Amino acid sequence: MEPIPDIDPQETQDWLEALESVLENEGAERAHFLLEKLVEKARRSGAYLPYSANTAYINTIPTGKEQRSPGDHKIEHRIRSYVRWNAMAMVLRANRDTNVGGHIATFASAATLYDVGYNHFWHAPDENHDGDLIYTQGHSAPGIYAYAYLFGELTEEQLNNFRQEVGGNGLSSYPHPWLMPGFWQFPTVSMGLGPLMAIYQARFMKYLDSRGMANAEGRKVWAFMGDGEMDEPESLGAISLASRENLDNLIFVINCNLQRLDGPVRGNSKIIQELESDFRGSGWNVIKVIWGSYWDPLLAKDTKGLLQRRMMECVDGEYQTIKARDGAYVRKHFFGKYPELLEMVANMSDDDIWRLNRGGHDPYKVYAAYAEAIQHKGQPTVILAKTIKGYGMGESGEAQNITHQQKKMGTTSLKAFRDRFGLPIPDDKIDDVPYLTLDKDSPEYAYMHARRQALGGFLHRRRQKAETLQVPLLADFETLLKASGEGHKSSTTMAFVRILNILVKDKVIGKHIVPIVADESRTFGMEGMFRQLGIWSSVGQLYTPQDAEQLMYYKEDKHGQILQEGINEAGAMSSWIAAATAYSTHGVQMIPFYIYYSMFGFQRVGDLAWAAGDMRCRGFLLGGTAGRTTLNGEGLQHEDGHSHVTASTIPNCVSYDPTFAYELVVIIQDGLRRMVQEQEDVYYYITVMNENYSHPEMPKDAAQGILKGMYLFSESSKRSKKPRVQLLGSGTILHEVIAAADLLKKEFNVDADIWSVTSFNELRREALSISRWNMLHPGETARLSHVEICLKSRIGPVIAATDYMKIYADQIREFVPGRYCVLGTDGFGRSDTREKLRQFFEVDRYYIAIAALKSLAEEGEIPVKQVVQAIKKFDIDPDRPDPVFL
Ligand SMILES: Cc1ncc(C[n+]2csc(CCOP(=O)(O)OP(=O)(O)O)c2C)c(N)n1
Ligand SMILES: [Mg+2]
Repeated sequence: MEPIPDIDPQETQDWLEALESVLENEGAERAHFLLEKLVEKARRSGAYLPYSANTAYINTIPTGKEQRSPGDHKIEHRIRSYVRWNAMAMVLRANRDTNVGGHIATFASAATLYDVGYNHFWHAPDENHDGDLIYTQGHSAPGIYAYAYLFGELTEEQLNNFRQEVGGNGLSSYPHPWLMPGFWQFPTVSMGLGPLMAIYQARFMKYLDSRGMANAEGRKVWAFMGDGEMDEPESLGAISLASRENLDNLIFVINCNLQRLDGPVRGNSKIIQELESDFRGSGWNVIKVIWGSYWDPLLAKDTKGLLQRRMMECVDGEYQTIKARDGAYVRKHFFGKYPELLEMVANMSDDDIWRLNRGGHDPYKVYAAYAEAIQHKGQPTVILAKTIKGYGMGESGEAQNITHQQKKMGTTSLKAFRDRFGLPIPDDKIDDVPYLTLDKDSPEYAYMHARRQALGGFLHRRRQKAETLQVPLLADFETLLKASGEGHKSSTTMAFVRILNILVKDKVIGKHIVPIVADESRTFGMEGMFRQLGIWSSVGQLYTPQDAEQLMYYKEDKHGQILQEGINEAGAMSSWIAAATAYSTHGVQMIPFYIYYSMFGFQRVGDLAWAAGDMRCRGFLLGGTAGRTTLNGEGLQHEDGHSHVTASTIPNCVSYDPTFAYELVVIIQDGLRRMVQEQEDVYYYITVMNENYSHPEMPKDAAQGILKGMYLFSESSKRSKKPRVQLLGSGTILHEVIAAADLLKKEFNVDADIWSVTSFNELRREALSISRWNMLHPGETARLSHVEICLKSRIGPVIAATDYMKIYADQIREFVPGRYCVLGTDGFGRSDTREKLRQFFEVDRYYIAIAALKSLAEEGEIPVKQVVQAIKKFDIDPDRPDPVFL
């Protein structure tokens, strides 16, 4: 907005004096009331007052209202300076002999923001407090290691192994619980995911608290992020949820160093002002920490508001340049714009001017902001702290566009750094970049430890196990293991809902179950659970639901168990992640089941699914309405034929595509055993479908095969001498395989053994691992994979068909003895009947039969002309275009 010219300064002064007097005599609340009244009056009188969510470009907390830190600032400064040096040293040292990279500039700008937290605010879990949760900005990891080293939690060897993890005892580049499971809690380095997950973490903490599963009292979620990171849609995407849910247990700290990778974040405007209006407009409590204490006397003198005006006029690109130069430059280009401002700083030396600091580097200002943030009620808080990227790096990178990638510093810069922070490193040692340590009897060491002791101890300790829970046995799902009967057709989704119903009623694990849905529960037949379990809401239900008269009405409840996330897969996934790691963050195992349209899972929120692996999530993802041809009417954007391929890319994601209810039961029960009872760090992805069919009784001894990925479903007579094939199928397409076997027998006199393949992904994983062992143990008896064990003594070529891309079934080719032919649904989906779609994608019974016959012909078992006849008989056009390109 353009500033409005002051056409009558005297009148302005009168109004301001009146306001001042109210502020002095009656306080800020009364002043606020009067101002609101004036605005209301003006609006009612027809004046157009454009809304602005911005305040002046000065600190939100006035100097006089700052809460004072009780800390010893000299000692804190020394500790911080050591940490700064060590953080820089570890990156420089790592890059002397290797090119592993690392970042200096990010933490250099954020050091004070972390230090004040460690010394005064962040609780580690102890008997009085269940612990704050800190989402560290990914690229500031060296600073966290440097702090831990000084504290005595990490060794010099570990620091020397920064980004060199393969030999063991290394430090990961960024926060990765997978790589440092006892240290890091939250993976944040994929920009945007940290802020998003932190919001849902704070909400889930409230959920657990209101259900009596955890104590959220006094606990905060602190999320650190860069100003450049705020360009990610995920960073800002959920901020309205945070205020809607009154998440006053959430604090964002945005390190506004004005730069990202290549240059300024908002060179032509001001990132702090932009973010202020984003957050304030979304209902957050915004605390700007722009100017450090050295500015206070100047701002106090600024009675005409000229300095404030200059502060507002100056854009970030300019602020950055200023800090890459020197005091003389600042005098000329910042203050020099107005003679009055030049006058204001006339008695200050260039060095004095250079010392005018930014808020985010001032421990007093940062303390005041944090103190206010933790006391704030009813809203989440965002702290916008202005800093300098590469602070202290001098000519090697301070406020320079190249600073983010700077991993080398020359002697001059190192000396300047040393002198600036008063570090005890002699000239002849400076080029070694030695780590600084604290004597155990030094006041700094004592101070660090005393501070942390008062706050529950060292912060970066990740809990790896929680109390074990006894999970139900297979027998507890007995009805689902029996045949449903021919007349009883149902989908695996329905079977899942029945399983979930049994689980939520279980005496031990029932209340630990967290059903999560985004958008549509009715698609999955879960509406019955609304009433039974209630949808969690922090305020309960403030209205009479439209369907109140019905048995299964839409019930929101303060103690509800279901999380209904709205049309929001990223949010639902973030809730799932919070629940799936509650064993670690809260010491209580929660068992989340998130069911969604399978198409809107891995490909929509794939990076969160990857982070979930890193974070050692334990829980179930249910890809509902799965299969390219099974969700038949929805077309190209909905029909998923590849989520299993994506799932296979996540090393600790265990995935299955079951066909029958009993398979699903076996898989879920074993998942519970592994994740909840054994506390293995894996998570499950299971596809469930909406096609109704009858479910047979579980064949004897099938459980192990179901879990390994395949088992013999039915078998032709062993004594038969007819040509024979091995047919493999998964999901709904197993039915086509069964029908194909029938066709082959009746029409072509070919026998088939049928295998239900619950997971090509699991089969491949196991087989790869075994073949690796065989490669490395050439002198020993070769081991056999499950695929080989199943198929080695079977007769005939092997044909597989699934509702997924061919690569899904193709991945076991190496381990299939003999000829292997794969059918699948490559290409874009489209709408039609299941029958037509299966014909279109060439995975129906006729194509399976053709594939079987052709394979037999190749083997010389039947004449080729029989295949030609079959193609004709089934009315298949051999020259139809390949569906993958249609
Ligand atoms: C999703 C994603 N995209 C890109 C990157 C690469 N990247 C690493 S640091 C960085 C810039 C960070 O800038 P900012 O958020 O301002 O943090 P600063 O280092 O300035 O504190 C980028 C883009 C990433 N880590 N994640
Ligand atoms: Mg930045």
